[in-house]
Amino acid sequence: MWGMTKLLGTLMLLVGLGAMPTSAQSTHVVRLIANAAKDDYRFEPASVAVQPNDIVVFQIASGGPHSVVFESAGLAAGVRSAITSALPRRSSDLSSPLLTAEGTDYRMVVPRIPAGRYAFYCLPHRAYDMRGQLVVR
Ligand SMILES: [Cu+2]
Repeated sequence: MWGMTKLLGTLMLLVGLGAMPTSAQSTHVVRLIANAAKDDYRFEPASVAVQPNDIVVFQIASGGPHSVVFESAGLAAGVRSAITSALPRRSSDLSSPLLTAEGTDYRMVVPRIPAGRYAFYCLPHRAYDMRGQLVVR
């Protein structure tokens, strides 16, 4: 009898999983560009619409080192730690390491955070207003 209960439980779990909304994981490429001669410092595109579990690839296109640092203002503690955990080899809370070599890809998986706009900037080029945002849907 207990075995039957367990089987039913497993079946219900599987049915439950099947009923969850499935959205394909998308990959978004953001190029990090710096060209001092042209006074050009930017994330391209500067605004990226994403869903949790999507992959964002920050690609060092030119003029490194760059970094990706999320703005902490207004972030709840849980959101702050979720973003921090999503940043591989982070140098500190909310911050990627310095990304130096051209052609380097820095990948993050968008964590499960509330819909909204999450601003980030490049620390080495902060004075040049190199910034962007994730728009989580
Ligand atoms: Cu930069």
